[in-house]
Amino acid sequence: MRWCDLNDGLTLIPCECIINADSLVVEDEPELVEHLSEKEGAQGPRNLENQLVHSAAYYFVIHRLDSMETKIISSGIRYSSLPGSYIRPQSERPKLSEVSDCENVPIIDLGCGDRSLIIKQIGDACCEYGFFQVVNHGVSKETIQKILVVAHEFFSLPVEEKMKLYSDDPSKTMRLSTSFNVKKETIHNWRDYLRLHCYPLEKYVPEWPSTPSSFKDIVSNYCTQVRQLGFTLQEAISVSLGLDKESLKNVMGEQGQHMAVNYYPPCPEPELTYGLPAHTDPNALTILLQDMQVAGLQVLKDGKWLAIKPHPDALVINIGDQLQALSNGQYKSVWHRAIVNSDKARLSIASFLCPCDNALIVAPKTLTRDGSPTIYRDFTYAEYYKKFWSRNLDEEHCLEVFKN
Ligand SMILES: O=C(O)CCC(=O)C(=O)O
Repeated sequence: MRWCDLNDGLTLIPCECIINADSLVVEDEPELVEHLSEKEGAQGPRNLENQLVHSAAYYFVIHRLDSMETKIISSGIRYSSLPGSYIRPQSERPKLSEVSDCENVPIIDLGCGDRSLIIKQIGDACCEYGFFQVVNHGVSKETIQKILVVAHEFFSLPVEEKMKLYSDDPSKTMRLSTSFNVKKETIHNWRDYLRLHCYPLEKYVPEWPSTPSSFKDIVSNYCTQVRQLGFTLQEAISVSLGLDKESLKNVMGEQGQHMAVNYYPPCPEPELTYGLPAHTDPNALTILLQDMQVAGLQVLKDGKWLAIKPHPDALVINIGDQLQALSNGQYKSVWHRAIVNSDKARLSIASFLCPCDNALIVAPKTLTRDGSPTIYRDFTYAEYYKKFWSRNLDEEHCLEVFKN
């Protein structure tokens, strides 16, 4: 077996066989001991007890590998088998062979010039699918290319650089994390993510990563354009429900904006796990930029999972839980999931528009005037969001808890 150093000498992995991270015991690996001795000079490692190696860098890596449960997986290490804590029971696996391609994904051309057609298409897509794609959406190609490049650069940084931003506390407004909610969940997901609050920019940009150096500028620019797109869509959604165009925006107040930059490393056994299991989004509207080269998003339609092939010019729009509640259940907050693959890393960038904390989520009167009862009790967005993060991602729909 041969050992090599990656990431500026930080990561020790065998080149030919891949470490089973849960079971690496330094003493049992004579070649590793020898390699470390060469690296560390004539004396060799001083202390191999409890997998401690005297170089802090090596200690960090070995320690990190042993505590996979709580640390990031975007390390450049390729695993030959999936660590046990990521393996779903048989009944919960993605059953990839049963998933078909979504042939008629609604693709709506926002630049077509026919406003009533756009509104009709959006209304139909929200009722039938709870998701659609948009082209000619106003977010420039250049901005999109730049954010994809800088996001890849971020996740290619050395592990120790990224770990400076690590947190498993969902209340943090900027954090690099892994899986979904590592403190609550029992089975993990094959994903790392950078979570950012993005509005108001002047409040949050200072805490964003400063490496790569262009990160803040590129991401701020993307956020501004995406926010504008989100408002345009919310106006169209309002009109499609028969409301004034400002109606939904008015209920939601000064909306927050969050971003998840998702990174799914190649996964040794994709059929046993998820990048993200089935979930709906707790916010109002999600604008998703998918990796153009690598597919992974699937949506649930009529009880079947459908794969959404990336469209080179499109952004994916998901209706979130708040729009389902505000439309009194007419529009669906779509169930979706991200699957992983064994060949290539996949990246996606989700922008979430969220009602302000004290927005009272209650369906407008015009939507219940015909006698249809309100499906959900009134709640504030803060109450909903707290409930969402106190649960596991793969439990029942969080809105169920708020039903009348
Ligand atoms: O990666 C994807 O395609 C989906 C991401 C997603 O669902 C999320 O960030 O909530």
